[in-house]
Amino acid sequence: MSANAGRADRAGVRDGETAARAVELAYIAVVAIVLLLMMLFGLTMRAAQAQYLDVQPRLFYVLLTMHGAGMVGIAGVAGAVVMWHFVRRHVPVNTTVFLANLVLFLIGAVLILGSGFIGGFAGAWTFLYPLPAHSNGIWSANAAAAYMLGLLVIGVGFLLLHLDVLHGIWRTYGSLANGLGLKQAIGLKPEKTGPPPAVPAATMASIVNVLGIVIGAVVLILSLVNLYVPSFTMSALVAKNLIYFFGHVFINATIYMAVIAVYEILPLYAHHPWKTNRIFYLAWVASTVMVLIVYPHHLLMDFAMPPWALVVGQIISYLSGLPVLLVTAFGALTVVHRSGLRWDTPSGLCFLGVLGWAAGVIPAIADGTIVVNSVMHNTQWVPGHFHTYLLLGTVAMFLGYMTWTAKEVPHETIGTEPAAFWLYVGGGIIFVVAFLAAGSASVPRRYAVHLAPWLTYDRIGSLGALLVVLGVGIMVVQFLVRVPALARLPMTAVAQPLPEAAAE
Ligand code: HEM
Ligand SMILES: [Cu+2]
Repeated sequence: MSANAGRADRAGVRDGETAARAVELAYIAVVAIVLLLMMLFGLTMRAAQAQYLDVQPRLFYVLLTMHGAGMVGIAGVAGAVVMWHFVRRHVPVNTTVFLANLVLFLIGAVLILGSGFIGGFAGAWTFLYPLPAHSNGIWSANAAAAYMLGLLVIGVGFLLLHLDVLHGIWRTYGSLANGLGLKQAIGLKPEKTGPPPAVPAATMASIVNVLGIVIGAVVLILSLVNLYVPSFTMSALVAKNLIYFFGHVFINATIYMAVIAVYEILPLYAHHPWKTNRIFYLAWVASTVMVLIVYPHHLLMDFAMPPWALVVGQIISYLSGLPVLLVTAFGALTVVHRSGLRWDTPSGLCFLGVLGWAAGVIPAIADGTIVVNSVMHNTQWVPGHFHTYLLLGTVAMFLGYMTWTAKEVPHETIGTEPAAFWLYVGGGIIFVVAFLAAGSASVPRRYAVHLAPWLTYDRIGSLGALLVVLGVGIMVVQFLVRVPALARLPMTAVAQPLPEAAAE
């Protein structure tokens, strides 16, 4: 190769790195802003339940729908940027596809916000069939269609991204099973030949999300047809199964992507790599299957479901999240133990993410039990459990990644950083405990107007939510002001050697 070609090659790599860097920063900025906006919607709802604010029920249900869809979507985008950043160190991925996902997300978000705030759509983020078509005159078919089209557009973006990641894994490791570490999991190959931890996580999350999105697209398209051709109907129970398969898989995939931040960032602080072993690979293989078959735990109250499906839902609920959670918690403790690790905001957030995830699984297991579910399911116990693992798990991991990225720009610590961390953690705990306590006192979920005896929970919950918003607000502003400097920075963190030799 001539010297010129070599130089051109290096320039090409540098341009590629600059583009990847720019798209990543755009992702993080979008997540930061949307997250904060959706948190403000959440705070508004909680303050309305507490009777601090006067919010008309119609607006409350629009906010509930927008908050649900917006948070689930943005958690997906947050997971996607974490996954892409780290998996890119091991497999080739396409920056244009990555960018396309962000652009499609923004288009979908505009459609969804328009459906709610202009069209009044308030059928909840789960668009449960046939509710979108039965608004009692509150929203039009067009508003419901804009909402569902918005979800479809976002789904297409994620589908492209996951297929591109799977393609890269396939090219580098020879098959998706190798990406998961299947041979290492079942003892056919020595542990140390297995892929680095980001790869099984990305493989698992991408496989399940492709399946979830395809099923979601099917039921969205059928529901869209039903909106305009009411004589075209489907079984409501089948539709609910399809919707919850999609919803369950998508929201679970967010944490399986975000956890890569823990695998990659904590070891940098501990100067000690994340050790993968046979159990680690086995956990990822098992979770790939279980996360797909556990969704009937969302239908435990549907008496028309075949009982065996509900029994599977209950039993697998006990097992589904556990393998990966246990290997992650154990791995995190091993990395941290006696490492002399320096605690700061990014390392603290990554560690907190594991704890929040673990804590959120406990009330979920209770709710996944059929006899408990029939009492608890429509109470605030449910938002209590999922806000624990999403707000203090997935979002904590993302914020860990965001603040770690911001650290590349040297800056004076002005004391706000630890304050932001503690506002977020303290407020988050108060906020989720208020939901769980209200749930155990049988306060229903999804009610715009609360009775007097429930107000104490709502007021404590609102206070917690306000602290969270302040903490996250500080972190977000500190990140956004550094974006210009980060964009100019030489590629340190991202300029890792690209694809390593195939592991096979
Ligand atoms: C400051 C942070 C947050 C606040 C104040 C907040 C507040 C709320 C409130 C008040 C509800 C309705 C509860 C009820 O049913 O009575 C809710 C529901 C929900 N939230 Fe949050 N939330 C926050 C963060 C998050 C995060 C980070 C996520 C996900 C990543 C999330 C996802 C959801 C979902 C999926 C629902 C269910 C919507 C429905 O029932 O249709 N929230 N939130
Ligand atoms: Cu689920």
